[in-house]
Amino acid sequence: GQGDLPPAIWDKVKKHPCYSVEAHHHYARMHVAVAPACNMQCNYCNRKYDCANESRPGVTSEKLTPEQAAKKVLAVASRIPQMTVLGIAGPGDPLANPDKTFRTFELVAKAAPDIKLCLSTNGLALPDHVDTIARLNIEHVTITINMIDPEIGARIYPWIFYNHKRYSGLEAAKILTRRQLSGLEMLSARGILCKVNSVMIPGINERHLVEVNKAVKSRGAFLHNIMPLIAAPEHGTMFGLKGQRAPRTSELKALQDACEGEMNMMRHCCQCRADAVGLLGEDRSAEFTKEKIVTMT
Ligand code: CLF
Ligand code: SF4
Repeated sequence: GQGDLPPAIWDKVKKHPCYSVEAHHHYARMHVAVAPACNMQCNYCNRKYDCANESRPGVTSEKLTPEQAAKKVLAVASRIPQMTVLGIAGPGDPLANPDKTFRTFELVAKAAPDIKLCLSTNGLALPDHVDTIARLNIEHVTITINMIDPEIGARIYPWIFYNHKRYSGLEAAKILTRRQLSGLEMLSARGILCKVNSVMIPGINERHLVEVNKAVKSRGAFLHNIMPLIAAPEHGTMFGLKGQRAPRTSELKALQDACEGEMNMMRHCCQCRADAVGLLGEDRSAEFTKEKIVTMT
């Protein structure tokens, strides 16, 4: 298998198109957009669109109930046999919608036990749900971590909603980084494979992401995916106003190279939408709209 991975880990990644660069040529993933709410605000996010932690700007996914989502998964599985992974990645934060997210995974696990379950989160609520994640046999979790320094965090996140209260500024960033890193440690301790996504934001966190890389590696992260900020004028509440630019391809590559010695870097991410279907880089979501899946079995 890939590199010198232990057999138990290779077994988990060999059919996951995001966790194995080899697998992404042969295996497909799908997302179901069952999680509309979010518990915080990132400066690069526009709530009209999908969560920008795992998707490109300007995309609005079709929201589904857990029952509709399970039906869609079965419809796709019978038509795309290479589909091995179901991910929930939005359009908001899956763990800000825990009932819908976990109900969907439960329904799918019952009906199609071979499909691997994958979850992507901003990490704020993660420590509260680690036991459920383990119980439901969710083998892959992605946490978006853009900083470990609250001073930098305060420039990326205007507010969070935590314990029935709104926090802002440094206080919000301190809570967020503590929750993200302890969630990562708890998952690693249970043998759940963790990927960390980071959004590279020039002038804000680009040098700092080397420190983030070390911090997540030491807490057991398996893979680090540094994604470029996609700067679109209609996107992002504060960066947009300040004319925040996206990183150049050469800057992104240099940062990925600087982190490569530390751990596995993902370089084939396609920043997919919250209802993506198919091989990475291929979008078959239009074949499986709500309207169409009603008539499929
Ligand atoms: Fe989806 Fe994410 Fe799971 Fe993959 S996507 S929840 S780990 S199954 Fe993959 Fe898409 Fe990049 Fe995400 S290419 S945006 S890394
Ligand atoms: Fe937007 Fe995702 Fe950030 Fe929530 S976590 S504010 S949905 S980018």
